[in-house]
Amino acid sequence: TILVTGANGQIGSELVDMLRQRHGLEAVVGLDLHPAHESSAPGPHVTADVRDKAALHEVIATRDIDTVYHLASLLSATGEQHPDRAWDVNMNGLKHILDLAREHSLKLFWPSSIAVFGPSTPRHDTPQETVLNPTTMYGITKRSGELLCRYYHQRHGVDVRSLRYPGLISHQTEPGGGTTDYAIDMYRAAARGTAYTCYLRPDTRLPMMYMPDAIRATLRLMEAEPGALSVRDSYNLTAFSFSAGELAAHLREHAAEGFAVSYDPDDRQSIADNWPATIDDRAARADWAWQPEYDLDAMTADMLAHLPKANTQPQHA
Ligand code: VAH
Repeated sequence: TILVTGANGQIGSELVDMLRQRHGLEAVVGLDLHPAHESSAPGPHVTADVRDKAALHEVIATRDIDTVYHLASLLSATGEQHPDRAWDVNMNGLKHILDLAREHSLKLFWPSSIAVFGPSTPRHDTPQETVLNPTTMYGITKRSGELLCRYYHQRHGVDVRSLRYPGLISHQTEPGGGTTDYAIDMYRAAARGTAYTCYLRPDTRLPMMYMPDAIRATLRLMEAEPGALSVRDSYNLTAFSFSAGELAAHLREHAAEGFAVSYDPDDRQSIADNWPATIDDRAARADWAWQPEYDLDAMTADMLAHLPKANTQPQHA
């Protein structure tokens, strides 16, 4: 049986649905701090805090868990607002899962992020092996987590695998406290036909990916032969990059001609300024045949097909 922590989150909610489609509703146990969303596919759900090791052990021991996707985490912007909780959840939650994986021979997936890169990292075609000096608490927990995962693999043989996700764009859940979430907000505003004030400068360029590609990459990595994996901290991964201004122009062309975007950078600008503009993910492409399927046009077509539209009904007097 598969356990997905952070099951209500941006990645978790879509991963649970995909895994339940593949393996059956009862084969996937969702775990989150909150009860299951009524919108997600029905199936077993546990409400628990990943900081509670006994609760995690209870689930793993009583529900015959053999694989864990440990997605529970505070993201970059929220992590800067609540750094102590970010360290506690992101690091202790991960260490509990790694210890349980060692005790119960579990196979693990754990998400890292482009947030592990910092101001001294090459910003263009950021290499797989490079200088990592994260400047956010979130980025520090993600780099520390990568090192912890590699330690448990090398020292205890735990089969834990990880991806440095770029900004992920999806229509199924509301943004959850990330810095790249401006892109989701911009799509939603363009689809609704309302103006949007962007909290990043128009020239801020970041690596991005459509959620279906991120889910497919995750499952593909988990299906790979262990011997094929040359990276056991975390794989670089990307599909494309765009700046906030380029996305606005793209949406004026594909969604709403008069789509009005203004720019009012806030403290998330300093987070984005320390992240790469483009990523070199050749290791993922070489080791387990990673290949994105969605480019920007394909993502936009699918996003707009699913997002709530402007109220096109004639307004009743
Ligand atoms: C965030 N979307 O913005 C997440 C991610 C690439 C950034 O870790 O915090």
